[in-house]
Formats: sequence, structure tokens, C-alpha cells
Amino acid sequence: MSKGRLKPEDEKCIQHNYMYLLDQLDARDIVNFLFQHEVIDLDDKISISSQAKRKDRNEILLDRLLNAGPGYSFNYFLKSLEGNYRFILDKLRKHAKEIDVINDLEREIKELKDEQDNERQVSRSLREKLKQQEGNLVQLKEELDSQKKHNEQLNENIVSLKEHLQGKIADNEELRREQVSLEENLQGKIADNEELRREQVSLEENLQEKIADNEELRHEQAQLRESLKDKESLIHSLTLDSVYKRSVLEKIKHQEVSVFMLGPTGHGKSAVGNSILQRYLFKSCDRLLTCTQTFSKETVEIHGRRVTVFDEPPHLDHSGYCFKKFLYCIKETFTANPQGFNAILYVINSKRRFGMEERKNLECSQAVFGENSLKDFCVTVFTHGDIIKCMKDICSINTLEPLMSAVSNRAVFFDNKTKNEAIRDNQVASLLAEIDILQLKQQRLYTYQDFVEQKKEHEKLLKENKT
Ligand SMILES: Nc1nc2c(ncn2[C@@H]2O[C@H](COP(=O)(O)OP(=O)(O)O)[C@@H](O)[C@H]2O)c(=O)[nH]1
Ligand SMILES: [Mg+2]
Repeated sequence: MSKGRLKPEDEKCIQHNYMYLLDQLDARDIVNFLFQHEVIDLDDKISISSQAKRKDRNEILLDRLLNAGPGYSFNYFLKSLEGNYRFILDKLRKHAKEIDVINDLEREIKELKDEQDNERQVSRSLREKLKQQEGNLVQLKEELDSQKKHNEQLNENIVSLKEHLQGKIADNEELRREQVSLEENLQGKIADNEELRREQVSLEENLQEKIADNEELRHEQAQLRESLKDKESLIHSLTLDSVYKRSVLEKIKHQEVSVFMLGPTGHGKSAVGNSILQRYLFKSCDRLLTCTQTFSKETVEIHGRRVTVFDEPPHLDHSGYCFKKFLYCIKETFTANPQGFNAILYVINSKRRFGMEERKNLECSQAVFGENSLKDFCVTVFTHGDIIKCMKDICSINTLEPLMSAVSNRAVFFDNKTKNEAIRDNQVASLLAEIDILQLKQQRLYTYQDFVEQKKEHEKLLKENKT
């Protein structure tokens, strides 16, 4: 039974030395050894031993050996040669070595071949790369050419820009010179500006003052406008019913007039009374308390018209004076003049400031006669018209808002010192005209009834006066 072929190198050794082994070996000498080590079986042993010719025996043995399998058979065969066939063993070993060398050489050749293949492949790929690089090189060359052209163009541009720059530098130098001269100019202007700024500050201060003045004038203007409105409405109402009004005014003009004078002491009440009456009937002097102590009544005829003036005693601004006595004194005026008064004259010195004391006096008068009654029946008489002649002048020293609104903006000017008869006549005529217009509106007199309606206020004032 076949055990398969020997290892290829062992088989090669046998094949290569086949003729030599046929010739030199006698299988009979080693068959027992090979049988003992199971390289051949019993049948093989008998078959070999039974052959008469040495060559035949050897042929069968070598045939069996070639098919003795890749195990240890070949080694046992070599071992069987160690005794008598040492020379064959040496040859086989030498041959095996040669085969090893050949194998090594073949392996090296193969490796070299592989290396050569590799190198060939590398060189092929290098060639391809080279080809590609050449292509790239051509492209780069083209790019380089175009870049060169571009550079040349740029160079030309640089040259023209350089020329342009030279021009600009020259211009710049010119501009710098201009700037220096402008800066010098500017310094001058700044100095001028500083001067102007100082002037502006002083003008602004001036303006502030003017604004303040203006504010005051505006206020006065508003008051005048208010008064004008009243007058206009009066004119309007007069125009509406002019025939009737004119006839009433005509009637009023000839009626008897009685007035009561109020106002702070020393502002010129008695003097106004004398101016109306056109003679010195009331005591008028600078020293207080020595003058009017109780009410005085005087009547005169002015152009055929009876005019009665009641001058009040000093009271409201003198703490020493008995307020109770003052109220009693006013009651007495109604006994003396039971039909009542056409108007109440609030006399005020236009020269003096309308200060705290004057305000207090006005408030007290409002409480005694009634705030609304003063609005309806009161006319302000500004004295010292020889010094201050119009509202504008008064407003420059006074704030007349509370007074003017308390008397519904009715006001006349009196110069009690004038010797000019025409002026004296005119100022009395204008006062009487103001009273007539007031009467035309009110169509009644200020009566004792109006005074009594203020009873509660009187009691309050009496209480305050006691404390
Ligand atoms: N310059 C000037 N002085 C006047 C005028 N009216 C009155 N006086 C003076 O003012 C002072 C007081 O006047 P008076 O009539 O006694 O005030 P009364 O206390 O309110 O009655 C007196 O010295 C008057 O001569 C005027 O229109 N012009
Ligand atoms: Mg007086």
C-alpha cells in the first residue's frame, strides 16, 4: 500500500541519483533495516529479496522508497547507508547540499525577479508621474509666461503710478503750505471767536435781563388787554343798545354822585377829595393820625351836578385804632347818605411799591366792603400823577395784578399838586365818566344792605383785632 510520495527535495535527490543508486547499491544489504523501521513492508522485502538481479532488486526498492511517504522514510534510508555504503551517503548528502544551494539561488533569483518586477512597476509609475509632471511643467510654463506678461503690465502701471505719485507729492507740498497758512488764519479766527464768545456771554446776560423786563411788560400787557376786553364788551353792549344806553348815560350824567374813599393812609385820599371838590376841604398832610380821625363829608356842585365825597379816617393799617369804632364810623356814613354810594374810590400812591402793607390793606377792605362789591363798585385812583403819568411807569416799580383784578381794572390818574385848571377839570371829568360807566353797568348803588352782607367777615375781623 502506497504511503504517498517523498518530500519534493528528497524525491529530487533520489531522482537525480537514480542511475548511480541502481549501479552502486545492493538492496539486499539494507532491506532488513528498512523493514525494521517500516519503510517497506514484508511483501516488499520478499519481492526485493526474491529478485536474482541486483538491478531489479534496486529498482523495486527505489520504487517503494519514492512512495514511502513524506515522514521519516528517507532519513531511515540514509541511515541504512551508514555502514557499507558510506560513499553513497556522502554523495547523496553532497547532492542535498547542492540542491539546498540551488534552492537558495532559485529563491534569490525569484526574489530578485520580484524585486525587478517591483522596480519595473515603480519605474512605470515613476514614468507616468514624470509624464504628468511634464504636463504640469508645461502648464506652469504657460502660467509663468502669462504671469511674466502680467508683471510687465504691472511694472508699466507702477511706472505710471510713480509718475502720478510724484505729481501728488508736489500737490501735497502745495496743500501743506496752504494748510499752514490756513492754520495761522484759524488761530486768528479762534482769537476773534473767543472775543465774540465773550461778547455773546455779555449779550446773553443782557438778553436775560431784557427777557425778565419783557416778562413784566407781557404781564402788564395781559392786564391791559383784560381791561381793554372789559371796555370793548362795554362798548359792544353800548353799541347794541346805544339809544337806550345813551339816554340812560345822559340821565346818569346829571344825577347826584356820592363816593367813599378807601386806601392806605398817606397815599393821598384827602388830597384826591380836595381835587374832586376843587377846594381844600379835607385835611391833607404828611403826618399820620393828626389828619382825618372820623369820616368827613363834603358836597360841591360841578357843572350843575351835586358831588358828595366821604373821606374815611385812618384805620386798617394802624393797630392802635379801634376797629369797632371804624365799622361804626362807616355805618354812620350810611346814616348820612342813606341812598348809598355810586362808587368806592381806592386811592393808592402810584409812586410807592404795592408791598405787603398795601396788600394787607386791600384784603381788609375786601373783607369790610365785600370782594365782589369792590369788583362791581371800586375805581382805583392813582395819586402822584405829576411824577408817574401812566400804567407802564407804575408797572416798572409795581406788581399790580392783585389790585387791578380786585377793582376790575378800573383806574384813573390824579395829580393833586397841579395848579393847571384844565388838568384838574380833565382828571375829575375822567373820574366821573369812569363812575358813570360803572353805574351804567351796575344800574344801582352800593348800599347799606351790601355792607351788612359782610357781617360775618366783620365779626371775624373784630375777633382778630382784639387779639
Ligand atoms: N406830589 C404829590 N403829592 C401828593 C399827591 N397827592 C397827595 N400828595 C401828598 O401825599 C401826602 C399824603 O396825602 P393825604 O391826602 O393826607 O393822604 P391820606 O392819608 O390818604 O388822606 C400829602 O403830603 C400830600 O401833599 C400828588 O398827586 N402829588
Ligand atoms: Mg386823609
